[in-house]
Amino acid sequence: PEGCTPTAVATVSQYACQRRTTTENNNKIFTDAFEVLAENYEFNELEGPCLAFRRAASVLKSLPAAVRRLEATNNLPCLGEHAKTVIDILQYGCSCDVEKVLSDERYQTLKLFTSVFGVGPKTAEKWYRRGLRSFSEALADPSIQLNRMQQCGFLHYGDISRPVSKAEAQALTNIIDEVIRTITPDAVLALTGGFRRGKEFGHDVDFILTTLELGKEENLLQSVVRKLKKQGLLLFCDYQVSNFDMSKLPCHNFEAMDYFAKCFLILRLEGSLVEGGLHPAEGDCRGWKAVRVDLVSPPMDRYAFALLGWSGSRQFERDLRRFARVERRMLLDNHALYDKTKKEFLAATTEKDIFAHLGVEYIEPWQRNA
Ligand code: TTP
Ligand code: MN
Ligand code: MN
Ligand code: MN
Repeated sequence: PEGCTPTAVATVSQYACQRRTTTENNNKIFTDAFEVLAENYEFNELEGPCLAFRRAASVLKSLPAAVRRLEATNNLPCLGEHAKTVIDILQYGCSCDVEKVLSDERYQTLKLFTSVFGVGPKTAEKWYRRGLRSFSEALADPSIQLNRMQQCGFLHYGDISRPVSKAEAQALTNIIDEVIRTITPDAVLALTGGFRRGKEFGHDVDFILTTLELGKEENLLQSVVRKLKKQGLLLFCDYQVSNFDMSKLPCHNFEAMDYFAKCFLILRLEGSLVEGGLHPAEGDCRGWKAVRVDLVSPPMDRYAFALLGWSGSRQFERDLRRFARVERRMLLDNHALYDKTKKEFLAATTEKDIFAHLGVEYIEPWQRNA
């Protein structure tokens, strides 16, 4: 038989939290295809197949090399049922199923509408069912009432649909850092989300901010927003008060919902503050750019859980929770880790503590691009 030399083949875990996935994706041609199919299932509210394609994409992202033959996927988890897509792409460079989705009017329209900040799949679906197919049709329809978030989403569409660069994220870090220093000397600020994972570009910039002194974080976010507004930097703010209550935990929520105070912002970023200029600099003589920023403010004793939860990727988080539940009988969310066997919460001050409780080798943030 072919390949009979006994070589130790490292097995790939079915859980993203047991794989190291950097930003270097050697299988983009496959993972892009799987993600289109996953998104289409999501639009059609078929959660099972959606998740299956997301998992398959995530496995391929973790591989050190490109898949060149179907046999290379034989020993991989989560891939068996998607062989057809893989074969198509290997043979023709594209997949019929994917091409069909990409040219589907419903998919195209939902994709377009959900690209607006504040428009989720439900709203997009509603607009589609009313026969709307473009932004101009949606904006001209008298029966459609845009909320404040959607109005801002349309107003700043050009800017916020363009990727945010690392240099832009750094400039925003400096701005927010300066603001919190004027509020309290014991403020803690951490860049999280995709930029913490080492991504060069993102769709927004995510921060955790809190105070060392427990309880003092309660007014922090509102103070920050007030100062940003005073400086003329605030273009939009959706502030959500904290509903955090330790006695309501643990919650079984799979989607990364949490009860911390947070705000979804659009900030005005001056090009002069960005090393190398705004991205992309060409054709932008306005000198500033609207950027999406998320701020979340957990109490300091929840910091490690919030940091882990907000660092992503979403697939990494999903699998960390699934691993905890299925393999360890534990419940993990952005607030806490609960051991169902011992019937107690497990304390953690760092992400490493949480991995240790779970018995998972520590994965660095830049290895969580699952
Ligand atoms: P995102 O900012 O949506 O994604 P990202 O930073 O990984 O990638 P992008 O470059 O596109 O911005 O979310 C970051 C993490 O925050 C993600 O793991 C989920 C988590 N999150 C929560 O835990 N709760 C929330 O309410 C939100 C909005 C996000
Ligand atoms: Mn982000
Ligand atoms: Mn996103
Ligand atoms: Mn975000």
